[in-house]
Amino acid sequence: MNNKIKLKNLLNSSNIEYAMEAYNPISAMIAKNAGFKCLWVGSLGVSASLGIRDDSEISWSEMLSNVDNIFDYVNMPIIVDMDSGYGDENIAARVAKKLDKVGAAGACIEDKLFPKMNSFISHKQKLINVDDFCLKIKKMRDSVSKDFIIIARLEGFIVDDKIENTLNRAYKYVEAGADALVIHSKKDTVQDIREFMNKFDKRVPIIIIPTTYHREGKKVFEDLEISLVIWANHLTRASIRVMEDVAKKVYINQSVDCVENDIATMDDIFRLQNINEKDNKYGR
Ligand code: SPV
Ligand code: MG
Repeated sequence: MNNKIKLKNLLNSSNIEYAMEAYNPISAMIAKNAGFKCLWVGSLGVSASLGIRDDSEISWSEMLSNVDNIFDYVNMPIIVDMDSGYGDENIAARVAKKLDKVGAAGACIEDKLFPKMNSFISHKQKLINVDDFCLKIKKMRDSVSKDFIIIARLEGFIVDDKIENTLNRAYKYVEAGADALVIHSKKDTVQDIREFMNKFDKRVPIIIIPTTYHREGKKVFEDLEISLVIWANHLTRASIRVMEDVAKKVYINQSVDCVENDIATMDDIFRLQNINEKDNKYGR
């Protein structure tokens, strides 16, 4: 079964499903080995790994080449974060076509103006006009293969827009060709998501990205009939925390002995690099 159909099945399954972020090949392998069946390649994680801001500074070609490198290493459904589409509808359609060709299972496009800012930066952010966004979705739909999943991301709650506008946008995005929707929120409870789910008629699968409302768990999401949960930044944040701690400790102690038990072993690296396959299978 190809990865696009696998993602479609995950989205339409009766169970709640999860996607973990991957910002490079090794984080993708780590997420896969942990048991995740789907990956999210997000603009935040990839931008952070390059040391740049998540405000459309990353180019679509950098995202594409990152996804391509990840496919050298794992073969599984990947959802690619296309930000607000890197420009107008023609650019969004071209990028979606390239992502489809490189093997991504789907792409997520958000309804903010280009250039966008990360949703958690308290900066006045603006939504794109509804018709312009629908045109992006339509052109993307027309440029990709039939099973490629197009996910439209609603940023209404992020910009404090009225729920009626967000609902209206949701229906229009589905009419334009979106297969699923992300409803995003910056609250620390599930309040926005609940309000949306109580009013939306659930004609397509709904995806959430719990970052600020991290205390809410599986039972709440199941009751709300969420299809897919994306843990969008947790491997990036984990690696930053560990690297900062280790760098500080080694600098202060002028020795690496103090961190030996806190870090991966050399064998852990070899295992992730699949070094045994080379030795065993080909006898060299
Ligand atoms: C990302 O991971 O790049 C996202 C999710 O778009 S968020 O950071 O919540 O905007
Ligand atoms: Mg993003």
